[in-house]
Amino acid sequence: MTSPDRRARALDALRAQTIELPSWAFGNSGTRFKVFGAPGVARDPWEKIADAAQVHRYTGVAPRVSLHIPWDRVEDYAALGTFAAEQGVAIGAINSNLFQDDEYRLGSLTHADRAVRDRAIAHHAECVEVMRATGSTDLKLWLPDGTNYAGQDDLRARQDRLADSLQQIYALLDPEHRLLVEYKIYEPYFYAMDIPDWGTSLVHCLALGDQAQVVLDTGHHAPSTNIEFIVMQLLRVGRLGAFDFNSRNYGDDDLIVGAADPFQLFRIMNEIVEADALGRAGDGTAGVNFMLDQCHNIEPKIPGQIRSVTNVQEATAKALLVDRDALHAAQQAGDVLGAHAALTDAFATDVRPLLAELRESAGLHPDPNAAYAASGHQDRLAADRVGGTQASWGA
Ligand code: RM4
Ligand code: MN
Repeated sequence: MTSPDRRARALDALRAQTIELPSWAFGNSGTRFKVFGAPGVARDPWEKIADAAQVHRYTGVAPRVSLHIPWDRVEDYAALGTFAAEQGVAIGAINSNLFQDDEYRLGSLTHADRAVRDRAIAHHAECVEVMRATGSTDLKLWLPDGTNYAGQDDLRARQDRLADSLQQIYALLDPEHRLLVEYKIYEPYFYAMDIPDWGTSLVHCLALGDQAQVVLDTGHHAPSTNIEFIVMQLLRVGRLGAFDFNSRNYGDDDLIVGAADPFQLFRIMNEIVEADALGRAGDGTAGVNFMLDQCHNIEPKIPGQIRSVTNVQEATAKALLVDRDALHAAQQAGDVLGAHAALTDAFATDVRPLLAELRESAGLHPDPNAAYAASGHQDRLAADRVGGTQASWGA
């Protein structure tokens, strides 16, 4: 394929790309030391959705927003879905919460006490009801369960209880629903998490059935983990359901995706493009859901999300520009440096003009970050959103 052909194909693929935003990115967040507030921050799920819609308005590629239950609990979910549609976005994945009840101190879906497990399972029944009311098709489960000390509990018994709980949750799904199972190496427990890695997540998904898929949160691995290898392997077996994109320097930092290591993000997107896994199926239920899972502790939230979306777009564009014919030929010929250069040449390309062209062809401003900054919207929010309590991560 010639370079102009690759460019044209890249534009088509970028036109079809979508990125899902997390509602919690629009509330206040912080560390265990301090949560900072800022003028104009959303006070409820409606305002979080309105903020997400702004990101879509400027980028054109962020048409869904994930909810987190109970943080986004409302009386009338159908009305929330209608409101989202009026704002030009749809409700994406519904995230359950197993980490904020006193009963879950020693576990939720893995707890030794059946009554606690039943409570955690029932919470997912509530989430499935939210899905039915809002038209969401993804139920996303991050299991915070784990132990702090060797011998504290029977590791295998916890897996067995987990498998049983997951089966009961899976049984709640409608045929068009998916269960997305996330993993995390450590935190909030520090000896053994019950789903610490993609292998454990995959083992449970395989036991459950085709509607169960793995979620890869880029911040949930040991520092030197080769994440693109995991991406490749999960795609290979058809079980990569979604990403939670963010950047990390140390732990689960939840910084803006592409900020800490843009080359890693490019390598991840390169595996996606190589496997032709960029698009979602027409009905929206199949394929990889590219979600953000981030917090903007010190930077303003709407521009932080816009920057995140454009970072993902840039990495995607570079991956799409890889000369795959040259890459595959070099790989086949054992040309180590030639193959490596096929990737690094694409990574070194300035794709901002390409993305500007993409946006202009969709009637958008070529630079969403600059356009939002110039819009005055942030000042209007600060003037309008007076009184009430700002939404915050964890509440
Ligand atoms: C967790 C996990 C989940 C997200 C919550 C807010 O660490 O990454 O995906 O729903 O945070
Ligand atoms: Mn996550």
